[in-house]
Amino acid sequence: MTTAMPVAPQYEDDRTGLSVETLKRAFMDNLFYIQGKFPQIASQNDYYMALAYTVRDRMLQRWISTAQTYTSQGSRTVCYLSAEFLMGPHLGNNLINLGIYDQVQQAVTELGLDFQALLYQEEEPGLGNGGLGRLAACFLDSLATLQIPAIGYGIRYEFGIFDQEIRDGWQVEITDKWLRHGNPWEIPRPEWSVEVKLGGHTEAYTDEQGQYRVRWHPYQVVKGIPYDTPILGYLVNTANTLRLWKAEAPESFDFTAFNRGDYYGAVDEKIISENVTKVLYPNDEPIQGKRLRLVQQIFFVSCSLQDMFRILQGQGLPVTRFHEKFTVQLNDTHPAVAVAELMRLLLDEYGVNWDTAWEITSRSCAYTNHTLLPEALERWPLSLFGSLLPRHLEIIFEINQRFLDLVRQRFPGDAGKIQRMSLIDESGERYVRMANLATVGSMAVNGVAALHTDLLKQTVLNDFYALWPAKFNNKTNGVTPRRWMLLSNLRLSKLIASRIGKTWVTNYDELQQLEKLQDDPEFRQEWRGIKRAIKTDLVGYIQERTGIVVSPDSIFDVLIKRIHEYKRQHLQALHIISLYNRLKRDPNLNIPARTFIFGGKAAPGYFMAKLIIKLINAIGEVVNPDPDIQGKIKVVFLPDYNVKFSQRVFPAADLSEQISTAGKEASGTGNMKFAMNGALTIGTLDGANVEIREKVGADNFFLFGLNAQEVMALRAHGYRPWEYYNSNPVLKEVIDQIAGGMFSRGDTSLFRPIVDSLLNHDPYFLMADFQSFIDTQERVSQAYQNTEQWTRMSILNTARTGFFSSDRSMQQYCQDIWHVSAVPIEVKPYDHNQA
Ligand code: B1N
Repeated sequence: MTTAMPVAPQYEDDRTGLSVETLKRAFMDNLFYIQGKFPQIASQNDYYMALAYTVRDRMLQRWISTAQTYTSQGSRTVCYLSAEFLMGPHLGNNLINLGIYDQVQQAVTELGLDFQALLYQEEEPGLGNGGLGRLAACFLDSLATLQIPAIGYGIRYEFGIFDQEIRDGWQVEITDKWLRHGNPWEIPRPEWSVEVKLGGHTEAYTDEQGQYRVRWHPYQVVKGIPYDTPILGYLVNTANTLRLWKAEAPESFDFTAFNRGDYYGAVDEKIISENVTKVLYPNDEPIQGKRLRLVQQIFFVSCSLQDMFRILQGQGLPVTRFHEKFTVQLNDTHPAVAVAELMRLLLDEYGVNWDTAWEITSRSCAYTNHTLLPEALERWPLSLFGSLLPRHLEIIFEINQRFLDLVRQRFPGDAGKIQRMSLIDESGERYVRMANLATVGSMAVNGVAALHTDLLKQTVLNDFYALWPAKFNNKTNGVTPRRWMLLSNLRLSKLIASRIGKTWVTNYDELQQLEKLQDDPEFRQEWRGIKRAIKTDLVGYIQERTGIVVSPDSIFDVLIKRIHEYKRQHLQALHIISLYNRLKRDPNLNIPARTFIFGGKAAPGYFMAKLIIKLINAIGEVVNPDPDIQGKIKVVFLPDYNVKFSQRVFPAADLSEQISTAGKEASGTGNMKFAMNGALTIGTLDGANVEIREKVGADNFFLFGLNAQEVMALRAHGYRPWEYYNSNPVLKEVIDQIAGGMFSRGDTSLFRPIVDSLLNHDPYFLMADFQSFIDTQERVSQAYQNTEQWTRMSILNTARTGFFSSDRSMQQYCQDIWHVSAVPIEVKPYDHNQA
């Protein structure tokens, strides 16, 4: 007797099926069974959650097959350690990467719901400050798309970057309660929890083999629980993992304390532990001495490294093969304590000898530097470091001693070098220097743009470069075209696809094929039409958020990024005032109307940055309603700049402002998103602007200002900003107006700190760059009036910026640093009978 072959089901599986009918049924089913709601009482958020679960279901086969494949093949894996992952909304991106955007849109629409509103309903996980965290997110997207085994390790902050409101022109911070409605994208894995030790003291002993060993008696132990989020590649089966750690007390109740009657003491400890992952620290604020920040760093680093050992041992590999199985990328110095922690685990927990442990550690780790700003280079007071991590400090001393011996050998008699290169700063109060630790403990060190890497070699890490030139390499940043073109600019993506096909999404070089369309009148017109339609959408949004009415026919001149003096938002403010003065004098001046759009958060403790926000809003209050200028200038500060909102703005921009002081912005990544979406750049020779200009061509880029060399020379020779004030009447008038209270209802003290800083110190050279900026902005205005020529330049910007795809960045890291290769995934359908 033969058993019947299983018959293919007549209906699609509700958890995997992709037809519109199945999607509709699965969606309603999730509304009912997960949200416990029916349409008459369902909220917008219920619908969002039901849709999110419907989409997540469709990712799980890939996620599980990926994990199974990596486990069975023991694949070499990239571990990207980052204190920040600024993922942005998941739903839209997952629809794009699954290739089911259109079906789902249709299903949702047929159910009578507003698809875009549902996408917009998602509260994004704001687990990062800006570029560094967003870069980590783009890298995860590219790694999955390239089918590279990778795990993103980070922190599951309960409160991410604060929400910003603007009241009376000032920034007000509101806590970001992103988890309040639940997070449908993550799965907790309490079974893989680990413990992290803190404080206490160490004790040396001799083990049975007569070996010198160290035991650490911690004062406190914190438990880390991993929360996993799938990271799907674009139209591939690979679904990697973002693993974020949440801190808890080892036991919910400390029964010893409880039995002593110290119930509240036990609860206290629970609260102290949970505080570890409570809140993301803003950058641009001195973190020195912030003990909790150092606790966060060791917490997520230790959890992640212990997790790697668990995986290694799960695959039956000895700990001495750690560096073959894993490559550990340190995203800036925030996880640099990994060098000491990996040593500690190998030495103390696994009994490996020093030389072998050092070999494994220094062959596993690689370090990316993201800033040259001296105030951002992390160093921890030795006393704080030692009280929290006594064992790590001992290990760092030992690393340092061996390292400095090497330096003395190579550069005999150079005491200055020893002082500069030491892992310990001993010039005053003693500090642990995290960049030095990361550099010494890594096999590779990279900067994030060509100029940045050069400056890194010449300045901050010059001594290390002299010692180990081959360790240093450049990896220019990139951004994922999935989120930053396909998802955020579907209209432009479809136009491009109609002419050159769709494969440019993963083959960034192919965008070059658009060059042949630069002179095609029909293509140009469609190109313009799309830009105008997107601008019109933004007009509505601007009015809704700020009440300000702007014209889609004006130049959308956009400056969106964190607010910082080095990024020089106030240089644009000076420009706006000078333009306003010209228009007041000559209302018939022949210049195109401009809408100046700003967005960005200031660190809560950064007074000058907050005052710059106030100044921008104050200028808007004077300029926007002034009938004399006939609406030719509008100034808009859009509150609460974040990933979700930026997806609306990049595609709508005509002009991208990249105006940082040369030498200060390591790379920038917003600059890339603008150019890819066809905005022209006005910028300095800073960060990746240099390479953008090289790629798009000098004719298609508005360059202004001093270069990095000139800035350094000017500083060295004595910079006197007030000389520019005295010799430039346009600049003088602008400064006098700010100082005289024109934008502060006569109050001459409000903006005094900005005026004083500009006249007396001007550390970011606004006064020196002012005239060049104004002149170049005038060239922009002239160029915009030649519509055909502008369109051509816009097309060329998109055509020539494929290089800035994060796929290219990731391929370079894979080849030059990580030595990992693709592991294609075959999906094994879930079999109910086998489960
Ligand atoms: O990293 C980005 C670059 O594109 C930007 O130019 C750079 O400014 C940015 C302390 C930082 N550098 N350093 C940070 C972030 C958080 C923190 O607590 C420093 N962010 C950057 C990506 O390479």
